[in-house]
This record gives sequence, C-alpha cells and structure tokens, in this order.
Amino acid sequence: MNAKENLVPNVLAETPKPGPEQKEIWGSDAIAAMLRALDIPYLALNPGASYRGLHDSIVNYLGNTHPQMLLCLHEESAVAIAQGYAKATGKMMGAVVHSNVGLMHATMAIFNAWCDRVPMLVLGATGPWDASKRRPWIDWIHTAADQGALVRGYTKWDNQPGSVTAAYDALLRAVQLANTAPCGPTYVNLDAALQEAKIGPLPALPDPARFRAPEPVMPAERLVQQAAKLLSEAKHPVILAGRVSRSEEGWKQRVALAEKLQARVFTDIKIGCSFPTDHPLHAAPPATFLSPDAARLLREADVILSLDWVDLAGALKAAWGAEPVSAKVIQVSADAHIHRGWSMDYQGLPPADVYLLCEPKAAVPALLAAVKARVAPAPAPAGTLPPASDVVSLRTLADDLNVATKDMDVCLTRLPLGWNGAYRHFRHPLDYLGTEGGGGVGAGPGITVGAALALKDSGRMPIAIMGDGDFLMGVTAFWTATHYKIPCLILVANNRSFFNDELHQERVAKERSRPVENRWIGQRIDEPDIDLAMMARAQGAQGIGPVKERGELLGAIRKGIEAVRQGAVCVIDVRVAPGYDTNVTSSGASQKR
Ligand SMILES: Cc1ncc(C[n+]2csc(CCOP(=O)(O)OP(=O)(O)O)c2C)c(N)n1
Ligand SMILES: [Mg+2]
Repeated sequence: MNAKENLVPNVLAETPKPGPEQKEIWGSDAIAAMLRALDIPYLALNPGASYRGLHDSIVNYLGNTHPQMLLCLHEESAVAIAQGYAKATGKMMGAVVHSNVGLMHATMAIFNAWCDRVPMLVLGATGPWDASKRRPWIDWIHTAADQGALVRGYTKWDNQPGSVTAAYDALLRAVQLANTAPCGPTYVNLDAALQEAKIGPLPALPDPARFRAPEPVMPAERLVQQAAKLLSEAKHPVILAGRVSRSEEGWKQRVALAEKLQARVFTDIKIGCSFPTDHPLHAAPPATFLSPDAARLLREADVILSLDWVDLAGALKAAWGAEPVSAKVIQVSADAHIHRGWSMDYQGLPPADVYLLCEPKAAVPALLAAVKARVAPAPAPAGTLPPASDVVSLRTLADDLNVATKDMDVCLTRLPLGWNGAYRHFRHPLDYLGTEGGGGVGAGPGITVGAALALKDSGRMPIAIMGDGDFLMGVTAFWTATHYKIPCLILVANNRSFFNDELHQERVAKERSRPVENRWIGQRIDEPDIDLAMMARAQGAQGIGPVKERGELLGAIRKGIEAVRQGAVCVIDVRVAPGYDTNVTSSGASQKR
C-alpha cells in the first residue's frame, strides 16, 4: 500500500518485515484495504484459522498499521477494549473474532456494547461456506448456518458477504449503521474461502466519504416550540441528563440550558457523566437507581425534560409509583430506532407529552435558543455521606483517591457496584465514562484498557476502580495493556466476594426466615486468598498490595500514580471491608442485576 498515506502510528514496534513486491492479491487484501479506507485505527483480536487470510493481509499487506492489531488473550477482552475506546472517543474501532467459537466467547461483551450504544465493527469468519473447500473436521465444526444469529438480537446489522465487492459494501454499511444514532455494534462474517481466493488486481475501492453516517436529525421546530413553552412556564422543571456525548461543547450547552431554566438536573452513574455534579442545580448524587430522596425531588417536578435517560419509565415509577405521572414529560431520544424483540434493554414505555425523536445534541441547542429564562432558583440539596472511618472501605478509598488526584485530569474508566455517587465530583465529560451497559461483570478490565488506549498521551490519566469479581473475570485484558504499553491505574476494591450477591442472599434469607449468616456461601472468594497484585505482575504490570491499613492507602495510590506517569500499568489490591454505604443500598444497588 502507499507508504505516504497518513497512517495511525503503530503503538508498539510490531512492524513486519517487508516482503517482495506482488502483482497478485488475495480477497482478504482487498478487505484489509477497505478497513484502512474506512479509517479503522485498531483491530483488537484473538487469532483463529478462520481468518488467517485476513490476519496475513493486515500484517503483510498493510504492514500492521491503520488498522493495527492488538492481541488479546480472550475475545471478551477484545470487544470490551473496543467498547472502552468508543466510550472515551465516540469513535469506533474493530474487533476480530474466530469463527463461531470466538464469537461465542465475545457475545457478552457485544451485548454490553449494544446496551451501551457504542459504535463498533465486529468482524468474524466462517469455515469455507462452499463445503467442497472445507478441510476435514475443523472447518466443519467452525462452520455454522446463520452464524450471525448468535448475536442478531444485540447487533444493529449482520452480514456474510459472498464476494469481495459485496464485502466492500458490507463493511461500508456496517460502519455507517454502527455510527448512526443510536450507535451499536455490527457484525460482518468473512467466509474463509473468500478471504483466501486469489483475485488479481485490487477491485476499485469505493470512496467512504460518500457512505458516511448521517448528520444528527434535527427536531421539528413546532415540537421545539411546544417543549420550550412547557419548560419556560414550568414551576419546577427538571432535566434528566442521560446518554449524551463526551463533547465539551455539549456539556456547556446543557449547563447553559439548566441555568437558563433554573432546572434541577439529575445524572445517572450507569452512563458517562453528563453534568457537573458540584453545580448548585445538580439534584442528587448519580446512582444506579434513584434514591428515595432523589425520587421525592423528582416528584416535585411539573415538567421533565429527558435527554435520553436510560430508564425513563423506571425513574417515573420510582417517583410516582402506580399513580399517574402528574408532570408533563418531554422525551428527547432517538433510541426507539434500535428497539427490537429479543432484548428488553429498551426498558419500560414512558409517557411522552412532547416527543423529540432525535439525539440530545440536536435538541439541546434548539431548546436553549427557544426557552425563556426563568428566575426562580431551585437550589439542590447536597448529597450526604456517612462519616468516614479508619477502616479501608470504598469510602476511604474514594477519599484518598480524591486527595492523591487533586489538580490532576483523571478519567474514571470504571466504578464498582457499591460506589456512592457522592464520593467524587465530575466536572468534565471525560471525568467518568459510565458502566458497561449490559450488566456483564468482567467488562471492567477490557473497557479500562480500551479507554486508556484512547487517552494515551492525552495528559488525562485513566483510573479504574473495580470489584475483585470484575477484575478476576477480565484480568487477562491487562496483558494487552502491558504488551502495547498503554498506561493505566487499577484500584481493585477487593472485598473478596461477589458481594452484591451476598446482599441478595441476605434478602432471600430474611424473606424466608433463614440464617442470614449463611449469605457468604457460594459468594466469598477466599481460602485461598487470591494475590491480585501477583496476577498483575505475572502479566508485566506493576502490582501493589494487598493494602490492608488505612494509613498505607494514600501512599500506595500515590505510588501507583507515579508508576503510571512513568508509563506502567499498575494494579493496587485494596482490601476493602465488605459493605456498601447505606444510601447506596437504599438506592437499590443491591437489587437484582
Ligand atoms: C457475567 C456475569 N455473571 C454474574 C453476574 C451477577 N453479578 C452481579 S454483581 C456480581 C458481583 C460482582 O462482584 P465484584 O465485582 O467483586 O463486586 P462486589 O459485588 O463485590 O461489590 C455478580 C456475580 C453478572 N452481572 N454478570
Ligand atoms: Mg467483590
């Protein structure tokens, strides 16, 4: 390929030796050329014979750059890395998974990416579809009729192209659809025979600029006016700031809209931060479920503006229960375009008195211009926390992290289940990226590595705080970070348990008058106690801990930050006491996930 192209630099010198000049090319060379034309920067992958053709083309035809391969030890990590990258940038990268078995490993992570509405290109492969070309045994077990059915319930589109030019089209469409709001993963399954066919000269590549995702759809002026009138005349307007982009401009526009309306703003810990949590109009610490206090505040609203709130019906139910919702509801969301039969991640059906079927980024500037300024201020009560103690807990971990990162730009790539939204403020759209979307434990490591890849050399330090269960399920993702020199800091809130589910067992035991003290059985990760720092060191990362004393915690975090500044991946095993802050529990964090 043309060496003068403006290529994404290879993040590690995994640069292949050049081979002899070749006149003939192969099907997978053309597919690789199309991936470069589509500007896919990286392909996170675990290898497999079903795509050995494409693998060769990325290495020997493209020179392993733009896209560059990122080797992963598990397909679930490959997809989670692509998710983390998209969470931090809003842009897609690719993941490649081996025919059926690799895709089977990838499914949970694809589901998470779907629920999180991130753009992603997943490439797969199948043993030759033409049975006469199959090698005995292995190609047969790696060929499935309708492989895309494995992921069709949680991908936006899938296809198995039958020729190189059809593959061009499939990739163009897959990228366009994945990037069209609501964003999501798409799956293209590349027949091994198609990849390995000699095709002669490269078929002309289409110009991807002509197949881009559309610009955001603008809301109808009449609806903007209706919504603006409701908001301007409201006594207690509320904004539910939900799924929005990481753009600074969008952040400022939301702040301006809230201030012009003097509207209370709620945010959601399930998704990336959407509004400054220390703003006087911010209503309540972000949480997974509305706390009873937050629900009471929401109930005071007479007009609610939902900016693609993940579970609007659930929030209204928390506030109004079975009673009719007395507030007028303005729904701003394009999400209905992705609502289908298999997955119910679309949540309950909310009422909408005015429905703007568009993204918040299209509606907010229009509303900002159309609303009249309200004067009545609506100061919000600050979130309250129980007093800190000398025990190492999530709370003290948060306190010491806040001290250690004062004046630093940090991106929290992961937070554990028991996190209380009042522990730390978010003041910039990249301060916090939200959760995995689909409730799939084990996503934290991969998402962190993907986000850290996106933030490399940005001056903003990626820091994850994750449960030990989450860490252990996805731990080998950190090898990809050490191998490709992607610095990040991981604080494991290690309560040596799948603790969330201990709370469930406690609840069931109480309900059935059975011994609550048995709640740990089948939940506790103990005897042997796992040395998490050693699991980090085993993969070339730095490992600190176990940190058991409060007095050691701040120093350990500072040491970790310094290591990451020097380019390391660093894991700190923090032995937190089991237990969540009461207002997290009462806000429902212990409900079924
Ligand atoms: C793949 C998957 N398996 C099981 C669960 C059920 N589950 C929800 S939370 C949780 C515990 C997670 O443990 P950890 O990350 O250590 O956090 P902790 O509960 O201890 O705060 C489990 C097992 C899940 N959500 N996803
Ligand atoms: Mg745990």
